[in-house]
Amino acid sequence: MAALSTGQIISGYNALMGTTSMLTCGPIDGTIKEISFKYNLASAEFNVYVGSIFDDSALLMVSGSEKSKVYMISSINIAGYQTNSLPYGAIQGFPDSDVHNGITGWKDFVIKDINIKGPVTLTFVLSDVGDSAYSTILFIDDVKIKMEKEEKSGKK
Ligand SMILES: [Ca+2]
Repeated sequence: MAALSTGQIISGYNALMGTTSMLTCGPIDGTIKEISFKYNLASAEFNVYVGSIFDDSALLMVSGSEKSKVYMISSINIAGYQTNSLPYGAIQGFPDSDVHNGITGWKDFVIKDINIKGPVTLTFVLSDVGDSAYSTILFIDDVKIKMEKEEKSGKK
């Protein structure tokens, strides 16, 4: 499992400007057909800042030799109001109140018909909009990549 965070929780001062965190995987040879993974978005923006400009968001960039595509995984406003929160003390420094603590729970994200030729790199980006005060954490697990089957050549 991997985790990205904004602000100073988990990442310390290593996140770019304290507001953006990236995770890159690859390069992967061949043509990527499908990507699936599980994600869990936890944020101190839930729930007070749902529907505000502080729309911390998670993206996946799939970059190949000929083209790139960007997919929106989730954001505070896309996910909306959360009824679940991280347990108290689960992550040091994370607010323990449900006013500033929400979690989506594990969700499946599936992207089909990608058709991007390698070498391919996958870059997960978690961005904190405008502030680094209220951290957001993206947990990622169970990443599966389906490749296009190599076409047999020779016969015409
Ligand atoms: Ca934020």
